[in-house]
Amino acid sequence: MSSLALINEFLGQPPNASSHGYQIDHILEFCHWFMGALFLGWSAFFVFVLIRFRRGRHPAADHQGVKSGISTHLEFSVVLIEAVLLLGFAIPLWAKRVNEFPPGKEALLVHVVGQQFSWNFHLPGPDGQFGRRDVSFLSNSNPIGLDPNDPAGKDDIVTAGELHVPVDRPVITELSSKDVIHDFFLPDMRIAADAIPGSLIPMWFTPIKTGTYEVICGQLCGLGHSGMKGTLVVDTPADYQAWLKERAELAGSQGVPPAAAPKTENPPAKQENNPAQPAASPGPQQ
Ligand SMILES: [Cu+2]
Repeated sequence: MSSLALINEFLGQPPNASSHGYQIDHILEFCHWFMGALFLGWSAFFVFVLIRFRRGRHPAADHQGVKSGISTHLEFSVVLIEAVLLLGFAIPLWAKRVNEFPPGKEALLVHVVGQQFSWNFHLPGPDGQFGRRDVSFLSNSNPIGLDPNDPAGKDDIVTAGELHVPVDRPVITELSSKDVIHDFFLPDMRIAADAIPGSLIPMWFTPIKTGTYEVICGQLCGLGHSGMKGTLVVDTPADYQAWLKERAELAGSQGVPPAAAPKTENPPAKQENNPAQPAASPGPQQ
């Protein structure tokens, strides 16, 4: 099928870097060639009709129309091919993405929080536990609203714009948004899902090639939409551990998430009454 991938390349598709991506590519390739064939077929038919039924040859209209069954057969074949594509390939592939999440222990879970116009990433740090989040703690320096009073959050890693993940390990991203609907789109991983305010939406993929990839927003979310980019770095396991260590040390040296310290006007006891805020998140998996 690789020779057919020409059309994907021609249309600007970057090389696939995820374990399931080749399936998406095959469907895309097939659909493009199929659409190309339909375009040529219909164009040829259009030209044929223009010539065959030109006025010079048919001065008066024939109200009986076509009597041959060829067009019915052709139409039926097109519907059949489209049904096979949809029911046989597209829906099963989609169902696998949304129903068959990897086990929580095997996968790396990352919280992804979209905002106009950047991506924030939240990792649990060395203790493996995510700190509590709440909208009342949101500020410019605490972009995901990490609770400064939650010990589980002390070592959490929060990065803006850049996420590192290890190669060959499933990654589950739990998506949410602080303002409008965004779309966490990883073109090289062949995956995307919306980040919707008030919802936690899990998405997963397994990167199979190390490298630096683009993160973009796939929903028109405001004036700065086109600049809403980030970076996904797929590391070797050793590089990933080194990055984790570096980030964890950084988080540790800052003690609490930088943000939250000077919030004197909102005593913590009051914020405890707010546990059901959308930004306070349990993991998608148990
Ligand atoms: Cu956006």
